[in-house]
Amino acid sequence: MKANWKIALMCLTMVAFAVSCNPKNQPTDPGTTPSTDSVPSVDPGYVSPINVKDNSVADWDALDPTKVAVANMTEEPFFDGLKQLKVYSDGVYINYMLVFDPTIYTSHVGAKDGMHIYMNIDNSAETGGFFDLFADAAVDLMFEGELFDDAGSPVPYSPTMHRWVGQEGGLPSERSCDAAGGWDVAWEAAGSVKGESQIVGDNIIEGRLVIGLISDKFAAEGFGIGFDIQQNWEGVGLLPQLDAQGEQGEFIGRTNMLFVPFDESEE
Ligand SMILES: [Ca+2]
Repeated sequence: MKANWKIALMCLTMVAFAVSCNPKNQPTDPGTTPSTDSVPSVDPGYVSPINVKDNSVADWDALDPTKVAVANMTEEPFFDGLKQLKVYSDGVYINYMLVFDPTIYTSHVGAKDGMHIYMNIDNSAETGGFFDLFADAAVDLMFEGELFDDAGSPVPYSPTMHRWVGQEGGLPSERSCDAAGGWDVAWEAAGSVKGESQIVGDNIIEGRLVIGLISDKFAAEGFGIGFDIQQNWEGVGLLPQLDAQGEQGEFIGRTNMLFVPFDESEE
């Protein structure tokens, strides 16, 4: 009974999400990314503990586990396509590893199989928003890009970047994508980011972004992060997870974004 109830709600919500939350081909604004003279480039001699081109995630096992942030799917998630999220930052890169369910997240030829990354870069609850998915509603930046090309082959995750310009801490009573102006009002295009990623086996996404190319406003202690994966731009997985939706399609059971400490020993 409970499972059927959830599936029925999901169908209703997915329709609403598909209509109001489709990504837009917004013009990018490279001028809002950090200027090159204020952003240290990655030392070409620096070797990250994580290799995103080795077709293996064994390198994660060598990390100090106290420096690795982990979110697991638990019982009764609303989206059940993501099983585990690990994030590790050496202060140069933000490395991520996601275990997905390949029976749910399939690489359809001609489909748009994308991923969003949400970040609370200043680790402050006073800035940002997007209560839509996260209880702390402190998302400052959102990244949106595809993981597979139209032929169904993996491509490096090189997302467009968007800054939250909606209500701070918002929206408290309605989802930003359902509100007047919706998605376009809540997010402002802020350039694009060249990323590195690979699909390991048939169920793991491993990748990284360069911190200095994202923003120079990261808090010294660390940041908050969340991921969702999308099948043809409809959400099928989210971590940290939310548990359910209410009768009006509103999201309930939200959790905060995952806090990721910087591993200063690697800087
Ligand atoms: Ca690896």
